[in-house]
Amino acid sequence: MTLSTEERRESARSLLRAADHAEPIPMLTERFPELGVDDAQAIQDELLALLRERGQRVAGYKMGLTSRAKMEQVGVDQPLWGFLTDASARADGAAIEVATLIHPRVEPEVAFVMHDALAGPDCSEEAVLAATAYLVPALEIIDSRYKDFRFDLSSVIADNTSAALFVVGRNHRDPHRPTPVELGRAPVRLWRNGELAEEATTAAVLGHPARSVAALVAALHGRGAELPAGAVVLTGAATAAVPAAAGDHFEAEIGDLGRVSARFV
Ligand code: OOG
Ligand code: MG
Repeated sequence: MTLSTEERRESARSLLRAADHAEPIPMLTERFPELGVDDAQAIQDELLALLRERGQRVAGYKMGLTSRAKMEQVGVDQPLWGFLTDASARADGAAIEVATLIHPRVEPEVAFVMHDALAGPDCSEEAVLAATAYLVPALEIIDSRYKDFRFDLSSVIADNTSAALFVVGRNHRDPHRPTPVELGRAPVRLWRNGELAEEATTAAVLGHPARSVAALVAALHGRGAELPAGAVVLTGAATAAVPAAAGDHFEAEIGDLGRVSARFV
């Protein structure tokens, strides 16, 4: 690590202030050019500690940059992960106030809800599916705390991988139906105000969304942690993210997992 404890704490506080006031800040590597991935992860941990002080708890995790479309959109070509808190969950169809966000974007994602905990360095796709309670379509609303939604790897990890809000659908699907093969090539569609905005298949997500969960389990293992039972896991957008403005209505459909929507006010 290259930053002092106080510098890491202050970085986390500045990210939280940016989110609280919906005011972007310069990316952290502008202030600390030597900021490495370890520092960034420690800042993300610090951010979680601050949210825990507010009474929030971890509801699950999100993988990000698991598809080419997303990597190309932001110019960072490495999967990453962050945490989701209970306070960031919104109901299917929820109205989201754009004034509380900086420059929100919407992503269609396959979400897994875990029945059993998973741990270890080489969790398989089969183990992921066996430990899954259900699959559900989700919208992730990302909102970089950095100006112009621009960042590098360390800055975006520190910023909890742009996590802001997430919406899961009402339709809970048995993980064994559709079969894992179907889940690996299901169409993903995202509509904005009734017009198709983005389209891909779930194969865009590391070849199969269950691989994204397996990668998360390996990443957590690297930190001496496990994926707990009951956790929600967003596996990463299959398509590029779409900017949202007041008045917009977004709806996603993922194969036969069903639909999920949100509107912005
Ligand atoms: C980083 C988070 C990416 C995804 O689904 O790929 C992400 C960003 O693009 O701001 O959540
Ligand atoms: Mg995402």
